[in-house]
Amino acid sequence: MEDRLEIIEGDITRQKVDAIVNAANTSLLGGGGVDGAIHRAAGPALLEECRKLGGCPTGEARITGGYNLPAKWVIHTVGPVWRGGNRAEDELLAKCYRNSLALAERHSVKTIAFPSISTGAYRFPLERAVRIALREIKNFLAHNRTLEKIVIVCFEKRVYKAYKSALEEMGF
Ligand code: AR6
Repeated sequence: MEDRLEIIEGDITRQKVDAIVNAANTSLLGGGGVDGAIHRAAGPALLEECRKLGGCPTGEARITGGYNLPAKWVIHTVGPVWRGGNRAEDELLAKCYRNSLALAERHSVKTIAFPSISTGAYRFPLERAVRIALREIKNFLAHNRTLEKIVIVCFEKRVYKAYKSALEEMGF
């Protein structure tokens, strides 16, 4: 297994990493799930900065400060809402990982934590999302030498288990 990738159970807002990724919506103005938790932990200054960004299209990513979070940066990305699989959901989810990692690279981020994008409120099938996430991370790490650690933070046991079994299966 690639030693720069770690899968853990936990709360992403507690991670002592350079950047955490937020599974946001196109408004970038907060919401429920991990988005709500990140805004609560970061404090109101995060929302103020997000307002200035004017939203973010699905599949893209934007970066802000982390304010009261242990992380210096928050990378906001917008996952696709699952609509059955024929609306480019797979490619849009892959783009979330690709664009977030590219943004991290440009900001000299060494350690980054991801949640399981789109698999909560946006209902993307878990096993399918996990494989896309791992494939994109693997491809990125194959050419990147600046990121030292990518942590996938699983808030739910079922998500943790899905990542662990996909890792084995994919021979990561
Ligand atoms: N740390 C890590 N993961 C978490 C945390 C946490 N503190 N809290 C929840 N999760 P979701 P989505 C997990 O719904 O499907 C928001 O309202 C959760 O268990 O947060 O991309 C946005 O504003 C699940 O595995 O994100 C959007 O409108 C994963 O995070 C919409 O939800 C993603 O679940 C985005 O939906």
